[in-house]
Amino acid sequence: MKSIISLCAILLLSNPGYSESTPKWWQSMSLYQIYPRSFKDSDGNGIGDLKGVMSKLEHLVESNVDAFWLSPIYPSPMVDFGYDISDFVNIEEVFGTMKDFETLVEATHNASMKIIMDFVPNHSSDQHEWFQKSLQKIEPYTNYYVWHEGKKLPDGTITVPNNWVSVFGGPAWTWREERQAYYFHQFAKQQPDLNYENEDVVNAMKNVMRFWLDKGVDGFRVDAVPHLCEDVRLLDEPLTGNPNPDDYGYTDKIYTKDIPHTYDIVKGWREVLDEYSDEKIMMIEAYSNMTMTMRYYVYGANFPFNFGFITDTNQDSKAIDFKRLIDRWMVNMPILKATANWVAGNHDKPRLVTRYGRYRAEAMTIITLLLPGVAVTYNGDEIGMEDTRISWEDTKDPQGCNAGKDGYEKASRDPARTPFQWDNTTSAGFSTSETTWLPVNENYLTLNLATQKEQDNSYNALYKAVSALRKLPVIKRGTLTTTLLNDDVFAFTRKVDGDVVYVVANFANKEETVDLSTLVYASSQLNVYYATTNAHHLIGNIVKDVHTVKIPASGAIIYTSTIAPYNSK
Ligand SMILES: *[C@@H]1O[C@H](CO)[C@@H](O)[C@H](O)[C@H]1NC(C)=O
Ligand SMILES: *[C@@H]1O[C@H](CO)[C@@H](O)[C@H](O)[C@H]1NC(C)=O
Ligand SMILES: *[C@@H]1O[C@H](CO)[C@@H](O)[C@H](O)[C@H]1NC(C)=O
Ligand SMILES: CC(=O)N[C@H]1CO[C@H](CO)[C@@H](O)[C@@H]1O
Ligand SMILES: [Ca+2]
Ligand SMILES: [Ca+2]
Repeated sequence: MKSIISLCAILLLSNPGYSESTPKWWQSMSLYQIYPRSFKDSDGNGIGDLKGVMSKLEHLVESNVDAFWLSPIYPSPMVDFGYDISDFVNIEEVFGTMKDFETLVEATHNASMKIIMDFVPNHSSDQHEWFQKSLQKIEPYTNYYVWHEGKKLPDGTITVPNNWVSVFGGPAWTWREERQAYYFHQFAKQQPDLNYENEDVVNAMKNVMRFWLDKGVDGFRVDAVPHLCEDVRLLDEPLTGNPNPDDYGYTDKIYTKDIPHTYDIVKGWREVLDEYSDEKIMMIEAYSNMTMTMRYYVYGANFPFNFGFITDTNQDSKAIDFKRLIDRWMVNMPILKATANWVAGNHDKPRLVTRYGRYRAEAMTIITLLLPGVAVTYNGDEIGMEDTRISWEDTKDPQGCNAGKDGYEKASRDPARTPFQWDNTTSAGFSTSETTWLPVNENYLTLNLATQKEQDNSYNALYKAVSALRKLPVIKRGTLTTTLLNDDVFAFTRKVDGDVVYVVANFANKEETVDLSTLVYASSQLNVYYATTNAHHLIGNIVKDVHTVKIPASGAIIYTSTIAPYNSK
């Protein structure tokens, strides 16, 4: 514990991101995730691409986005839709060329936004040149991956080195005749793990980062970090009691997840970023417990993603659950002035509106956009897109295909990955082709950006109004207090100097009447700045009696005393 604290102090001094009093661009950014296959197709082949992204930058600007990250766009056999990379320093043909990428970087910066790459360091594709050479023991690649000749049983047969299981199920070891050895893979067998005990690998991956930094990118979102390092003794993991040796849950991950060496690697990446500037950022994807997640702050990450809203809440969550989740993150951040973040959705989970229902999803959009720190939006959630029903024949996600015809609907991540609904023309304006890689949701005729732009009471209007508020100091750097007004109503305030913003969210399925007098300055007048679409008519109203304020079922209202109500005109 002591060593962590002293390291904290060192980083506090050495990382200008934390020590300077003027906030950095990323500390209150609105971050947007683009899933490139489904964002915008520029050439009519039914698959989104970089020129498509380029043509829609204006939408991001209008949505008050400060930075976006692109899910993987590297060459890939697409066994795991881009997370199996066969060349870390190139662009997948279907997405475009390196020139297209360079133009996109320039155009993004011209539009005063930042561009972030998805960095996938744990593994490569088995088609990567490094793996192919490792297979043949060609130096320096021989030990680029984790190889083992296997365990010899008394009867002479060779078997896997230990009981480790892959995240996608089945043994984490696969035999290769060519090398007469097993290689280790935390994910699919086409995704061999890189060997971070080998300094050459550590340096090679640092050079991958430098390659993209040289192209002008502003940072990285780093994939699957807790799986980076493994215990070198390769001992069996303790059993959990789950009887199926093919289930990931069969063993307790004491040797394959959250290993101390992983944190040193992360620190090494921070040093690479700092070679460029203290404005470059690193965001860590880690589905780990609170202690292990928070530790990334100490080792030089700008922040580890906070998935609490995705993993720990649902349609039935109560007001207290949201308050606890928010307080827990704020209290556990280990560094003074650390930056919080709130992820509302991603390409691995059902969509926001599908998870919560329409009004509660709007309330969640309001909450994530107005809490301190970084707000993360998954593309399409800013117009309230819904999951799309995908037939077995149309299923593309390997996780869905592996589950078979009877189980695919539960396992597949395709429903949240269908094309962005731009307008009511062919394929929702995503593509000129009538067939697209995943089908367009049938609701696109009514649920699309162009239609919403014409309505002042649309999901997108709400998203724009609330994200505009983020630009004010009260949201950029205001203090936070959270309160339960009753069992169903959660409120928080943001406050700086004389400005206060109050957010009141009702998690019951019926209207609630609450007393706001404990939150509000006695003499101040409260205006409705904005509200979920079921209370849209209240915008601009002045609250007459703060003791009896009505909040609509599953809705949320934003109040201010000093800031004029949102006016889209
Ligand atoms: C970026 O802005 C510069 C200066 O205005 C301009 O010359 C350049 O063409 C722009 N690049 C792109 C890709 O928009
Ligand atoms: C968190 O995870 C680490 C490493 O997996 C483990 O040692 C620790 O006991 C866990 N902490 C809690 C509170 O579960
Ligand atoms: C399609 O969208 C346009 C512009 O948003 C709108 O004017 C038009 O009425 C819509 N057409 C149909 C058939 O919904
Ligand atoms: C959210 C996310 O990006 N998840 C990815 C984590 O890493 C594995 C393996 O690279 C991918 O399959 C997931 O999609
Ligand atoms: Ca295309
Ligand atoms: Ca690993």
